[in-house]
Formats: sequence, C-alpha cells, structure tokens
Amino acid sequence: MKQQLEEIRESAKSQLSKAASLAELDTLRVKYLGKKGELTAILKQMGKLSAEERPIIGQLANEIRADLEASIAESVEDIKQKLLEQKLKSEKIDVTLPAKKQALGHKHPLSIVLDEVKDIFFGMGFSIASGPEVEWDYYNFEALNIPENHPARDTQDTFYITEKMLLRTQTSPCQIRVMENQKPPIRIIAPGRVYRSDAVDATHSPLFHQIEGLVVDKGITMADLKGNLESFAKRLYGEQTKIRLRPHHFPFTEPSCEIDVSCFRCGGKGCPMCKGEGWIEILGAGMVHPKVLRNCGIDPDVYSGFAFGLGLERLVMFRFNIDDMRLLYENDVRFLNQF
Ligand code: 2NM
Repeated sequence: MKQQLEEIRESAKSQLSKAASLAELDTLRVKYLGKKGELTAILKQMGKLSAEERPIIGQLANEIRADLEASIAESVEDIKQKLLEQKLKSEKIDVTLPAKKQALGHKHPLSIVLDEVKDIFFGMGFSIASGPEVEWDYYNFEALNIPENHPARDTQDTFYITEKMLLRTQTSPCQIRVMENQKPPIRIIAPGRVYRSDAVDATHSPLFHQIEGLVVDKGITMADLKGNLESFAKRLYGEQTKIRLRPHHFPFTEPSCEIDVSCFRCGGKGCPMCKGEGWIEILGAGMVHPKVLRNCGIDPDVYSGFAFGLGLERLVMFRFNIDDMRLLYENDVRFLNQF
C-alpha cells in the first residue's frame, strides 16, 4: 500500500508539472484528492491494515495529500503568473511609436470671407442680428413692403411651407424683428442662409448666403449710406478702391441703388474679371422705406435709416477667382485645401 501511495504521488506530480491551465489543474485535483479520487480510494482500504501499519500508512497518506495540495497551489500561482505576463505582453503600448497625424481642418472659403466682412463691420460699430430660417410670410414680405401680388412672392421663387410660412428669401426679416423690438439707434448686420427656388448652375443655388445691414437713427441720410459702404469697400479691397452708386429699385428702400467697386484686379482699366467694365457690382442698398419703418413702430418723421444687402457667394467667387458656385457646396477637399 505504501508503494501504491508513492506511485500516486509520482504520477500526480508528473502530471501536475505538465498542466498548462487552471482547468487542467482542477481536473487533476479531483482525480487525486477528490471524494472519488485515487488517494481517497486508498484511504478507504485502511481498514484492511494491521494496527501497526495503520498509523504509518495514515501518516504517509496525509503527508502525500499535503504535498499534492501544496504542489497544486504552487502550479496555480505559476499559471496565474504566466497568464498575467501574457496579458501584459499582449497589451503592451509602445510609447515611442510616432503618433497618428491628426488632420487639422481650416475655414471654408465662405467662412473666411464672412469673418472678414464681420470684422470690418464690428470695427464700424455694428453688431450681429440673427433670426429663423423658417419665417412668417409677414416678416419676409409684408413688413418689407412687398405686397401680396408682388412678383418677388412668386411660388416659383420661394419655398413655401404653408400659406403663411416659408424659407426666408433674404435676411431682412431679422432686421424687421430688431426694429420691432429695439429703439434706435440701430446698427446691425444680419448674415445667414437664404433660400430661393432656383435651378442649380454656375451662379445659382437654392441655398446661398446673404449679409444685410441696417442703420437707423435720427438724421441718417444717403451720405451716411455712401460713407459707410465706401469705408467697407476700402477695408475689404484696399484704400485705392472707389465706389459708384447706380439708381435701382427695391420695394423696401427709397431711394435705392446698386453699388459697384472699382475692379480690384485691374484697378478700373478693364480686365476679364470685370468683363472690361472696370467696375464690379457687390451691393444693393437704399434708404429704408418710410412704410417699412412704420410697420415696425418707428416714426419715419423722427427717424431715418439706410440698409444694404450683399451676396456672400459672389464676394467669395471674386476673391478667390472661382468660376463655379457649386464648388463651394461640394466639400471636395482637393478644392477646399487651396484656400
Ligand atoms: C438689400 C438692398 C437694399 C434691406 C432693407 C432692409 C430693411 F429691413 F431695413 F428693410 N434690410 N435689408 C436691403 C436694402 C437689402 O439687399 C440687396
């Protein structure tokens, strides 16, 4: 029996030394030390032994049990250690690897020019007004002296949402809201998206951007309009820039004009940029119509104002010599990276 016990110890130890996982170790523990295990089976036969042999074999059996338990515990620690090492190795971070390049974007050409225009007007004491892109027909047309049957209201030009609601076709409704809520002096610009039902081509898009401006105070005249917009043109295109006012018509201003700047490419001699004209049209403007002031609760006998509007896309296309407006909306990085 003593020899049987030693054989169990030998074979258990040899198997333990080969075990590669915690599960294998557990199987071996059950096999040798479990209730139905090999060592237990031997102990069950102790009754057959003589009184002298019993304590000797019993002691040996206990010693082997303790020995195997210790071996198992040791192997468990070994395997746990190995697993930990494997895990650490597989999760190792090489802090010396070069970092992934983070591609840093930059401003869209529309934003470049918009920010420039904003800065110029901030410098002249203007602040920003904004408003909803989905507007009441009242703010977009009615309050601006564009009556019900005016051609500008045509469903062919305007995206109507309901009878009374539409996508704004200009940012002037922002200015109507400011005049309703604020007493003069008023000195604002309203940049933003506007919508018109135009087919897409090189110079048209159903969504584009406008910057409109408004100054209302006592004693504002056409001279203020001309002086302010001349300052703006000089700051945008350089001190040598001249402006020219041509009579025009808008329902919301009276008198109204269009403003040209001397060509910033040729200085006025005539070139392909200005189509030989020497002048480039950039603004519409005028003195705010007395009806518009009255619609907003401002007394036209006390106050007067001038207003203007410009198309941002047009400005950007001239600035960067872009001949197709669609390029501004396609977000092709090969195009955008050039600015
Ligand atoms: C333009 C041209 C002329 C304009 C008028 C107003 C308001 F609200 F005061 F009546 N806002 N913007 C205006 C005037 C806009 O765009 C070409």
